[in-house]
Amino acid sequence: MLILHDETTLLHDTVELLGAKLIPAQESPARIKAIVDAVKHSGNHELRTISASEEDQKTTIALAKANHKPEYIEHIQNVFSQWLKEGLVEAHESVLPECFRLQNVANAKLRPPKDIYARAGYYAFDMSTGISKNSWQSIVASANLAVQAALLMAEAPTNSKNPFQQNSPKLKSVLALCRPPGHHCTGSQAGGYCYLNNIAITITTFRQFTHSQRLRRPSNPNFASVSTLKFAILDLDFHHGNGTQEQFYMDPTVFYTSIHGQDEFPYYTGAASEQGPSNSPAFGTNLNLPLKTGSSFEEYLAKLHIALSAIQQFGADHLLVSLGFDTFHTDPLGKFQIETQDYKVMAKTVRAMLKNLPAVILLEGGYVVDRLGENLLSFLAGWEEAEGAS
Ligand code: SP5
Ligand code: ZN
Repeated sequence: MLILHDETTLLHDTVELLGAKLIPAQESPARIKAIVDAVKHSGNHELRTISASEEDQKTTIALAKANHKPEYIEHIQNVFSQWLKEGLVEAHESVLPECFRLQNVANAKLRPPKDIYARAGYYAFDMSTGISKNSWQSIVASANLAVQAALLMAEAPTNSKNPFQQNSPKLKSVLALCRPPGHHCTGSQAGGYCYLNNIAITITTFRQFTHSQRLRRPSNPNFASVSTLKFAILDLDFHHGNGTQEQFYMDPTVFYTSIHGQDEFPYYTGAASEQGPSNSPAFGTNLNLPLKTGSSFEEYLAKLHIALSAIQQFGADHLLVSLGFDTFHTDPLGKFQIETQDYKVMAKTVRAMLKNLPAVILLEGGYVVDRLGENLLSFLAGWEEAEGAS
C-alpha cells in the first residue's frame, strides 16, 4: 500500500479535559510515530514522507474553504498567537474553550463574541480540541495529505493514450496518515480532536481536479462521464463522524455510512433515523449503524455487511474510508470487542465487496499507541489480500 506521511503532523501537541481531568491529549504525536515505525519495520509498504510546500498549503486552505467558513479557518489559524499576545496562554500551553454557543430565543442569530477569550468557545463544541503553538501547521499538513491522496488517485492513468502511462499499474488505494483527524469537526466548530474535515477536503479535491481538467481539456470524452462523481464514505472509527455526516447530509452525490458506538461521543448524532433530509434526493444517502457498546466482532461484521451492500447499491466512483482503531478492545475511548487479527478480516471484507472502487483511506482515531502499528498492518494485510498484490 502507498502510505502518505508528513512529519509536520507530529508538531500538534495539546491537552484535553477528560472527565474532570485536564490531561495531555490522547490524540498524541506518539500515535503516528508508532505507526510509521511499524510500517518501516514491516517493509511491506511504500511509505512516502512528504512536506507541504507553501503552494500546497495555500491550495489546501483554499480547498478547505469549500467545507469550512473562512472566519472559522482564520480563527483556528490565529487564535493561539492572539491569546499569546494578550497573555492569555503561555507558549507551551493550549487554547481551550470556556463558554460554548448559546442559542437563545431573544437572539436567534449567533455571532462570534467580541472577546477573544470567549471566541474559542464559539468555534468549538468540546474541550478535547485544544490549540497549541504549532497546531495550525499540523492541521494544514494533515489536510494536505488528504489533498495529495486525492490528487494521486485522480491522476492515476486510466484510458490514457500515453504508452508510458499504459504500462504503469493503476493506483487502486492510498492511505494518508492524517493527524489531527477530521471526521468530527463541522463547518465552523472544532471537536473530538478534529479541526479540518480531511474526508470532505478529499472530496473537494476530486471535484476540483475533475473540474479543472474539464476546463483545460474540454474535448476529452472521459471528462464528461466523471463530471458528476459519486462518493461513498465508510466510517470505521469507533465514534460517529458527525462532521462528515453534516457536510454531506444534503448532498445526493455523497453516501455516508458509519458503524459506531451507540450513545457514545459525540452523543447528539449517529442515530439510525438520520437518513438524509426527507422529500429530498439526498434522502437515503446517510446510513448510521449504531452498535451497542461491548459488541463482538461478529456483531460488527453483520453491520459491516449492511454498510457495504448499501455502498454497492449506491454505485460510487470513489471510496473514502475514515479509519479509526479506537474500535480495539482495550481502547480507552472505545468499547467494542475487536482484536488485532479482526482488522485483517474487516479490511478483507471491505475490499472483497468493493473491489473495483478506487479508495482513499484516511486515519482518524485509535489510542492504544503500542498496538496501533500492528493493528494497521493487520488491516493492510487483509485489504491487500482482497485487492490482489500489485
Ligand atoms: C477522532 C476521535 O476518535 N475522536 C474522539 C474524541 C472523543 N473524546 C471524548 C471522549 C469522551 C469520553 N468520556 C469519558 C468520561 C470520563 N471517563
Ligand atoms: Zn474515534
